[in-house]
Amino acid sequence: MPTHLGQLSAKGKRFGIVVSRFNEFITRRLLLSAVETLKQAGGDEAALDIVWVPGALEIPYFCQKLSRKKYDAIIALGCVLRGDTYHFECVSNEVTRGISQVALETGVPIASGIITADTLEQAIDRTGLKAGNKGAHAALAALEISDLSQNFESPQRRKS
Ligand code: INI
Repeated sequence: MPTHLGQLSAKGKRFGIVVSRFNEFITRRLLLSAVETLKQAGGDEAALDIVWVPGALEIPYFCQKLSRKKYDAIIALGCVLRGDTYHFECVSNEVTRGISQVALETGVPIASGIITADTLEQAIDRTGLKAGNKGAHAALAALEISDLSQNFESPQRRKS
Protein backbone atom coordinates (compact mmCIF):
# COMPACT_ATOMS: atom_id res chain seq x y z
CA MET A 1 0.00 0.00 0.00
CA PRO A 2 1.66 3.30 -1.02
CA THR A 3 2.17 5.37 2.11
CA HIS A 4 3.68 8.85 2.15
CA LEU A 5 5.58 10.22 5.11
CA GLY A 6 7.55 13.48 5.12
CA GLN A 7 11.18 13.38 6.24
CA LEU A 8 12.44 15.85 8.84
CA SER A 9 15.58 17.04 7.08
CA ALA A 10 16.37 20.69 6.31
CA LYS A 11 19.47 19.87 4.25
CA GLY A 12 19.53 21.86 1.01
CA LYS A 13 16.18 23.50 1.78
CA ARG A 14 15.21 27.17 1.89
CA PHE A 15 12.69 28.56 4.32
CA GLY A 16 11.03 31.94 4.70
CA ILE A 17 9.97 32.92 8.21
CA VAL A 18 7.40 35.67 8.77
CA VAL A 19 7.32 36.80 12.40
CA SER A 20 5.31 39.56 14.01
CA ARG A 21 6.74 42.17 16.37
CA PHE A 22 3.48 42.54 18.34
CA ASN A 23 4.02 40.66 21.63
CA GLU A 24 7.70 40.38 20.70
CA PHE A 25 8.55 39.01 24.14
CA ILE A 26 6.80 35.83 22.96
CA THR A 27 7.43 35.90 19.21
CA ARG A 28 11.22 36.29 19.56
CA ARG A 29 11.23 33.04 21.55
CA LEU A 30 9.16 31.34 18.84
CA LEU A 31 11.68 32.51 16.25
CA LEU A 32 14.75 31.35 18.20
CA SER A 33 13.24 27.92 18.67
CA ALA A 34 12.16 27.60 15.02
CA VAL A 35 15.63 28.55 13.77
CA GLU A 36 17.32 26.19 16.24
CA THR A 37 15.07 23.32 15.11
CA LEU A 38 15.87 23.93 11.43
CA LYS A 39 19.61 24.07 12.19
CA GLN A 40 19.43 20.83 14.18
CA ALA A 41 17.78 19.24 11.16
CA GLY A 42 20.77 20.18 8.99
CA GLY A 43 19.53 23.57 7.79
CA ASP A 44 21.87 26.37 6.82
CA GLU A 45 21.26 29.81 8.38
CA ALA A 46 22.07 31.41 5.03
CA ALA A 47 19.07 29.58 3.56
CA LEU A 48 16.64 31.15 6.05
CA ASP A 49 15.06 34.54 5.35
CA ILE A 50 13.43 36.18 8.35
CA VAL A 51 10.84 38.91 7.78
CA TRP A 52 9.64 40.93 10.78
CA VAL A 53 6.17 42.45 10.35
CA PRO A 54 4.24 44.78 12.70
CA GLY A 55 1.48 42.41 13.83
CA ALA A 56 -0.30 39.14 13.14
CA LEU A 57 -2.68 40.74 10.66
CA GLU A 58 0.23 41.52 8.34
CA ILE A 59 1.49 37.91 8.34
CA PRO A 60 -0.68 36.50 5.49
CA TYR A 61 0.23 39.35 3.13
CA PHE A 62 3.94 38.77 3.61
CA CYS A 63 3.53 35.01 3.36
CA GLN A 64 2.00 35.69 -0.04
CA LYS A 65 4.95 37.93 -1.00
CA LEU A 66 7.43 35.24 0.05
CA SER A 67 5.48 32.55 -1.79
CA ARG A 68 6.79 34.05 -5.05
CA LYS A 69 10.37 33.30 -3.99
CA LYS A 70 11.72 29.79 -4.17
CA TYR A 71 11.16 28.58 -0.63
CA ASP A 72 10.46 24.96 0.21
CA ALA A 73 8.09 26.18 2.92
CA ILE A 74 7.13 29.29 4.84
CA ILE A 75 6.81 29.48 8.62
CA ALA A 76 4.41 32.01 10.17
CA LEU A 77 5.06 33.04 13.78
CA GLY A 78 2.92 35.34 15.89
CA CYS A 79 1.12 35.79 19.18
CA VAL A 80 -2.42 37.06 19.61
CA LEU A 81 -3.38 37.79 23.21
CA ARG A 82 -6.95 38.32 24.39
CA GLY A 83 -7.75 41.85 25.55
CA ASP A 84 -11.01 43.36 26.74
CA THR A 85 -12.62 43.63 23.32
CA TYR A 86 -13.75 41.57 20.35
CA HIS A 87 -10.50 42.50 18.56
CA PHE A 88 -8.86 39.23 19.68
CA GLU A 89 -11.36 37.15 17.72
CA CYS A 90 -11.00 39.36 14.64
CA VAL A 91 -7.19 39.15 14.59
CA SER A 92 -7.07 35.41 15.44
CA ASN A 93 -9.65 34.44 12.84
CA GLU A 94 -8.23 36.65 10.09
CA VAL A 95 -4.63 35.53 10.47
CA THR A 96 -5.61 31.85 10.51
CA ARG A 97 -7.93 32.20 7.53
CA GLY A 98 -5.38 34.34 5.65
CA ILE A 99 -2.54 31.87 6.09
CA SER A 100 -4.67 28.96 4.86
CA GLN A 101 -5.87 31.00 1.91
CA VAL A 102 -2.32 31.91 0.85
CA ALA A 103 -1.16 28.29 1.12
CA LEU A 104 -4.09 27.02 -0.94
CA GLU A 105 -3.88 29.75 -3.58
CA THR A 106 -0.11 29.63 -4.06
CA GLY A 107 0.54 25.92 -3.44
CA VAL A 108 3.45 26.79 -1.15
CA PRO A 109 3.37 24.89 2.15
CA ILE A 110 2.95 27.18 5.17
CA ALA A 111 3.38 26.03 8.75
CA SER A 112 1.62 28.11 11.34
CA GLY A 113 3.13 28.87 14.72
CA ILE A 114 0.59 31.48 15.76
CA ILE A 115 -0.22 31.43 19.46
CA THR A 116 -3.74 32.53 20.35
CA ALA A 117 -3.98 32.74 24.12
CA ASP A 118 -6.27 34.16 26.77
CA THR A 119 -3.39 35.13 29.05
CA LEU A 120 0.32 35.86 28.91
CA GLU A 121 0.89 32.79 31.09
CA GLN A 122 -0.75 30.56 28.48
CA ALA A 123 1.43 32.12 25.80
CA ILE A 124 4.59 31.58 27.85
CA ASP A 125 3.59 27.93 28.35
CA ARG A 126 3.63 27.59 24.57
CA THR A 127 7.06 29.16 24.15
CA GLY A 128 9.16 26.60 25.94
CA LEU A 129 7.36 25.55 29.11
CA LYS A 130 4.53 23.03 29.61
CA ALA A 131 3.23 23.01 26.07
CA GLY A 132 6.67 22.93 24.38
CA ASN A 133 7.54 25.64 21.91
CA LYS A 134 5.14 26.40 19.07
CA GLY A 135 8.02 27.81 17.03
CA ALA A 136 9.77 24.44 17.09
CA HIS A 137 6.48 22.67 16.33
CA ALA A 138 5.93 24.90 13.31
CA ALA A 139 9.49 24.32 12.08
CA LEU A 140 9.02 20.54 12.33
CA ALA A 141 5.71 20.83 10.48
CA ALA A 142 7.44 22.91 7.78
CA LEU A 143 10.10 20.22 7.33
CA GLU A 144 7.49 17.49 7.09
CA ILE A 145 5.08 19.20 4.72
CA SER A 146 7.80 20.57 2.43
CA ASP A 147 9.15 17.05 1.98
CA LEU A 148 5.71 15.51 1.67
CA SER A 149 4.52 18.03 -0.90
CA GLN A 150 7.48 17.09 -3.12
CA ASN A 151 5.93 13.60 -3.46
CA PHE A 152 2.95 15.14 -5.20
CA GLU A 153 4.77 17.47 -7.59
CA SER A 154 4.82 16.66 -11.27
CA PRO A 155 8.09 14.86 -12.21
CA GLN A 156 9.50 18.02 -13.92
CA ARG A 157 9.05 20.13 -10.78
CA ARG A 158 10.40 17.57 -8.32
CA LYS A 159 13.70 18.51 -6.66
CA SER A 160 15.13 15.00 -6.51
N1 INI B 1 -1.36 41.86 16.63
C1 INI B 1 -0.80 40.75 17.15
O1 INI B 1 0.12 40.17 16.55
N2 INI B 1 -1.24 40.26 18.34
C2 INI B 1 -2.26 40.85 19.04
O2 INI B 1 -2.60 40.35 20.14
C3 INI B 1 -2.86 42.01 18.50
N3 INI B 1 -3.93 42.66 19.22
O3 INI B 1 -4.41 42.13 20.20
O4 INI B 1 -4.37 43.75 18.83
C4 INI B 1 -2.37 42.50 17.26
N4 INI B 1 -2.92 43.61 16.70
C5 INI B 1 -2.24 44.35 15.65
C6 INI B 1 -2.60 43.85 14.28
O5 INI B 1 -2.10 42.55 14.04
C7 INI B 1 -2.04 44.78 13.18
O6 INI B 1 -0.64 44.81 13.24
C8 INI B 1 -2.56 46.20 13.29
O7 INI B 1 -3.97 46.21 13.32
C9 INI B 1 -2.08 47.05 12.09
O8 INI B 1 -2.59 46.55 10.86
